[in-house]
Amino acid sequence: MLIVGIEPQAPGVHIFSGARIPRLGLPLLLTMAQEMGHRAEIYCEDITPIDWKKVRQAGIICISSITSTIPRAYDFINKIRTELRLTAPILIGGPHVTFLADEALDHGADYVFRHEADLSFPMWLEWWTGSRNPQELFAIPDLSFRVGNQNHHAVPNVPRQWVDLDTLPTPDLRLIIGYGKPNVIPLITSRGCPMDCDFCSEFAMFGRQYRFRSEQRVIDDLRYYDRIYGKTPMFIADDNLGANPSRLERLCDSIDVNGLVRELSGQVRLDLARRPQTLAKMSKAGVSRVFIGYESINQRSLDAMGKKLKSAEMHMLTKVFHKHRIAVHSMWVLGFDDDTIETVKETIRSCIRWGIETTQFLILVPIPGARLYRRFLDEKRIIVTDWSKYDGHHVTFQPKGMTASQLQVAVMLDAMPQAYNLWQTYKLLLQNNLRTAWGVVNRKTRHPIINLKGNRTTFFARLAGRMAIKKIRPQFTEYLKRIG
Ligand code: B12
Repeated sequence: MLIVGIEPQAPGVHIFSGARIPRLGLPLLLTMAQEMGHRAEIYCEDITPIDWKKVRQAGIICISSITSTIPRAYDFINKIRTELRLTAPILIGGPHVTFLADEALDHGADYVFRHEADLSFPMWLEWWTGSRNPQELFAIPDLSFRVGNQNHHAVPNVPRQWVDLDTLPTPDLRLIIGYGKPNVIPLITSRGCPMDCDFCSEFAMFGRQYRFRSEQRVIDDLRYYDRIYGKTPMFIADDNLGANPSRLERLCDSIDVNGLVRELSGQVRLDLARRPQTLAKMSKAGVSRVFIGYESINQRSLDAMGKKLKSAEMHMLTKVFHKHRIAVHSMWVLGFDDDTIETVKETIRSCIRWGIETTQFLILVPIPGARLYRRFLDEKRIIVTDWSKYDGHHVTFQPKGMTASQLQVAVMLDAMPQAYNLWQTYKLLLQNNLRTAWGVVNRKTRHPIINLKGNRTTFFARLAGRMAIKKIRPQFTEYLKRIG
């Protein structure tokens, strides 16, 4: 049977738009389906348009979505049923529908997979190709479905059984139509987050316990992709690659001794810099860029969201990454209750002063599944309910320390262009080169080829960021009128 997967396009340009990085849910699940004897094709709209002829031939249609792409996912369901009149079952999953399963069922999805689906999806597939007895659906954990006119939500095992990541296959990215030879390959080596940030839904989605794939399995993944694509840079898309620093060190050692060093990047917490030995090993394994959620320069905001970081230490910790020749992409969230226009300005000044290579200022998003979402609903502060605006670029709630339009202008029209102006880019690259030339860097961890690449990547990333900001700008004139 042909299974077609669809990942709807992002609603607007964002800073990673040019990167062509797919989420791994569909590739992973459809690799399993392939191993069970089915054929599979994935249309990730950010990479290639959907081939509707193929959708017509599909025996099962799988849609993956996040909050900002859900309106487009619902439009597709509508098109599949009313315009194309197809009868294949429509399955949907991802972090948005996990917390709003009724909404997805009410929009016509037949089966909603809540949380991770690595155990439930193969169970459903066996059910669909086997008995199709509706009573048996109640035994599939975290599945939501409709019988007659009623929505049902199968209860999970308690405690919920999370998958052992070592049992999962390496996602076959060749299933993604048009993916070709990628510039960067996404890889997930862990799930779950022990942190408890107010605005995030990760621990609610994947659990609090940090689970990881063994070093050997990750090495196998790298070899698998190298055989197909050659030694390609990798983006390790784990929520927090450094949640267990000893494990990260072992992984870096394995990459090094197995001769698998290449340009690597990943998401870590800033306080990983308290362990310079870990950073040294990361650098040696090829990690040339890290993505760090700094979130706020305002200590009151950091405390309120439960980030467990001190803003006074941010500069010092950033320097440790730079010392190990690891470039930093900083991600900031603005619009917390303690934020004011002054905090926004101070954030930009700090990023520039600290020589952070690339920066993303995002507007706080009350995403379903996060505590913040509940609180804003209770406080009746949600002002925009169009999910496509929940992309970090739009104000969707009533802030406390400023008006909605002030926040919108401060972040997207003032902060982002300032961070990416050409003079800053020039200064930054010069600064990076001087750092290398004068050997301020620890020579033991120095990796000249990767560093050169790192600087080039910073240059192109900043150019791409600049172009994205230019494209984003016009859409806000209309939006400002809407939020008042
Ligand atoms: C890689 C990544 C990216 C990449 C690529 C994303 C892309 N093409 O969409 C980049 C860097 C470009 C990116 C950008 C953004 N991202 Co992002 N990203 C991730 C990250 C870190 C990993 C995604 C991944 O591969 N996960 C691993 C796979 C296995 O998990 P999964 O996709 O959820 O799939 C599992 C289940 O959900 C379920 N499932 C999923 N789909 C389906 C479908 C079916 C049919 C079934 C049965 C099951 C199923 O089963 C899967 C296996 O268990 C996640 C965090 C995370 N841990 O997931 C954030 C995350 C998805 N991103 C998020 C956000 C907000 C964004 C941005 C809007 C931020 C911004 N403004 O820059 C942008 C916009 C992206 C867009 N498309 O619009 C949020 C989404 C929250 C939400 N509710 O909307 C997340 C969850 C991070 C967070 N902590 O909040 N992102």
